[in-house]
Amino acid sequence: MQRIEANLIATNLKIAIVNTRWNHFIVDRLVEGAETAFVQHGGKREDLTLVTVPGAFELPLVAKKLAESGHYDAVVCLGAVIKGATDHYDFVAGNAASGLARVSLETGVPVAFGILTTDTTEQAIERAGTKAGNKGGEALLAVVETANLLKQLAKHPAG
Ligand code: INI
Repeated sequence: MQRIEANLIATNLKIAIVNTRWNHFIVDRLVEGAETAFVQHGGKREDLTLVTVPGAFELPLVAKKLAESGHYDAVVCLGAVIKGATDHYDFVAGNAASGLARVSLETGVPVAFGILTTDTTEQAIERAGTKAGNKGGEALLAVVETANLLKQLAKHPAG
């Protein structure tokens, strides 16, 4: 059996991070987590580009523009949609999730869904660098691995 698995080496990858201004006190921590993970895995800070959108609903369109630009190996989308704070939670979170999945499939560029979807602000804080790790770092590493995997598949006879 041939196994194809990619590494988490971020050297030579160019990544766009898109973050939301909504819930910025939480999302800023996710951005820090993503940047730290990138550098810890060999990435160069100057190979990261940070783009800010108003809210999670706007992430897919801007992620699409960046993915289509040809400048980036991957796009990481970071945000927080908190149920307690909004009636239209399901629309915002649902459209962001399906929109980002579409962007990734339509462009062939890995797009990370680094959007916290929680019932409370406390739960979001827990996932943004306190009790439950940092989902920004996890999202970044998911696209590093996927971008490296795509490069490997392109070289492979079956790719
Ligand atoms: N956007 C978020 O990113 N998080 C939220 O929790 C949120 N709430 O609570 O409503 C939110 N709403 C704004 C939305 O993403 C759009 O910016 C807005 O609907 C304009 O298109």
